Amino acid sequence: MKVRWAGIGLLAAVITASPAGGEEPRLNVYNWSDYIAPDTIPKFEAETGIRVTYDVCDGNEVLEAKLMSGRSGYDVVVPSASPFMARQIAAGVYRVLDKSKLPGWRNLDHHILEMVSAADPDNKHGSPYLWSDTGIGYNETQVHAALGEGAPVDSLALIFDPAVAEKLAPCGISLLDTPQEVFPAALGYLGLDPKSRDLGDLDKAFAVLEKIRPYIRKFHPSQYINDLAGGDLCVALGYSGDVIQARNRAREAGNKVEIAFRVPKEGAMMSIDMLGIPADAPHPENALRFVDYLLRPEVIADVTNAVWYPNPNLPATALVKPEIRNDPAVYPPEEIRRRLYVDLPAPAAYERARTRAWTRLKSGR
Ligand code: N2P
Repeated sequence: MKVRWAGIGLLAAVITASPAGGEEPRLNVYNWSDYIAPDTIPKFEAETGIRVTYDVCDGNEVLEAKLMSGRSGYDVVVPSASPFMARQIAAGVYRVLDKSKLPGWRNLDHHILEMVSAADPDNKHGSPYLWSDTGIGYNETQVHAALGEGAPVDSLALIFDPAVAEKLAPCGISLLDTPQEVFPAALGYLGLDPKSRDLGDLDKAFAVLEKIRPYIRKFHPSQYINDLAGGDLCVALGYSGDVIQARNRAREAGNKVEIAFRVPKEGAMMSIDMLGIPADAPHPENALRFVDYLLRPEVIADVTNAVWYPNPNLPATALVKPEIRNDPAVYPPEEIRRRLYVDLPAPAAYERARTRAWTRLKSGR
């Protein structure tokens, strides 16, 4: 048995990791970028002697392609509950979680468990990890310079109104690189149901996107964090915590860039990201240990304190730094929560039409 030396972790490995199911003390994790605390993995390794290979991805589509083709080699992955994990569960991608190995499960917020049970009936396959909403990240100075001092910054018009987008194009607009986020936002901007599966509505959303396409500098799932922080982008459709990380990076750099995040008045998508164990995970027992480790209030509070995404662990809330716990951009108050919607799986024909439209949009054809 080969174990990375990790102080007392070595002893823990010999005593616990190896005999449990006879598994090698290894664990392969696939998570989103900027979505864990710097010491989460080292502390887990030191405590258990399990050596972690930690890979990052930036989107549900990439994860789904790996999972659906089988033998991803991962033990723990982090899909969004809906629609992604829902359809992956239907395809038999995940093991049922053995709750007897997850004493920390009791810490989870029942409202969140109930919400994700629409995607994962009876909460059998996934443990909610962190959640986010998709809104507007913007550079206060640049946006006001381009649009005027009193210009509203809480509307998706900032991105989808061509007259506004044209003015903001020189300082840079970026969109998330996924049709699953961008089309619902465009539908919401038009006052249509963001979860509409009507192909006529899809055409209307496409028409909006086509008009602003010339003003989009980038389609990217995470580059906007550094770009906003560096003053190289003035508006991004992005994930709440990522935009706040951009704000924090700018403050740390002391570069006078002020970044803010808004949940648009038209509404925003809420995503609950889940910890799942693939059916063919090579180290499922170690995966359960990792999931339970992340269910500890002090561990997940550290994650929230590092990445500014809210977690669904009730006793962890008291351990989250007050400036994060009380930041409405991180833990939105009730009147903002009412504007959040959760996406649902779409019929395959709609998905195909949306993917085709997306390819056309990006290639500019
Ligand atoms: C992490 C982004 C995760 C949020 N950088 C997506 N739900």
